[in-house]
Amino acid sequence: MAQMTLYSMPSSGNSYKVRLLLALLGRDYVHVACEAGSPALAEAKAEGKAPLGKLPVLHLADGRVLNESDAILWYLGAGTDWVPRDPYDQARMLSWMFFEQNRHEPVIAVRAALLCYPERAHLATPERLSALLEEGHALLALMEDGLQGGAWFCGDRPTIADIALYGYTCTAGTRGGFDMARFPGLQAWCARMAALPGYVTLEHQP
Ligand SMILES: N[C@@H](CCC(=O)N[C@@H](CS)C(=O)NCC(=O)O)C(=O)O
Repeated sequence: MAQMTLYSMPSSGNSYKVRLLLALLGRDYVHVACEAGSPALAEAKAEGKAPLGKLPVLHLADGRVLNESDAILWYLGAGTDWVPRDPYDQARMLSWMFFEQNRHEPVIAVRAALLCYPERAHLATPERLSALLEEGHALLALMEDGLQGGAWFCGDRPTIADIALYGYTCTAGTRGGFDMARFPGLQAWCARMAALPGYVTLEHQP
């Protein structure tokens, strides 16, 4: 039987979100690893596998294609316990996902990329790193407050918003150089994520 195929970048938090949800759901799929700057990525783009020029991209078994990590999370999570049924709860969940894409990822992920990818090193000026550090700490503080002492970002169980936010928060300290000790609620939340049945790390390759 045909399977869905995920084109994903092993080192990328956006791609990791999708690999993580697939693992938590116990879904089978074909994985095509396309690391940044690799021939595999160039080939995937040349073959039109990434219509918007970015990964992750999910190719469904029937040939339909989905771009954008958070849209893919929505598709895979629909009808499961990872997406709340109530429209208000759904909207709250989506508001965290838009926050993640519009504000969190452009700061938390970008600082980590500047520090970790050699080809970006020339862009990592002290001024830029310092501004991103300050901005990132402010965003992480918003997340800490957003948890409101609860276990998850939207309601009493994890949703795809938790996965979207986790993609880059889990490495904010180790890769991005953010001081996670300031955010005990986020650290406890990361530990809860890592304890979910089926959880896989960023490094895990299916
Ligand atoms: N908003 C998109 C961002 C995707 C994105 O920026 N992907 C990067 C890796 S994190 C990529 O594919 N880079 C390869 C390239 O630009 O050639 C999503 O969440 O899926």
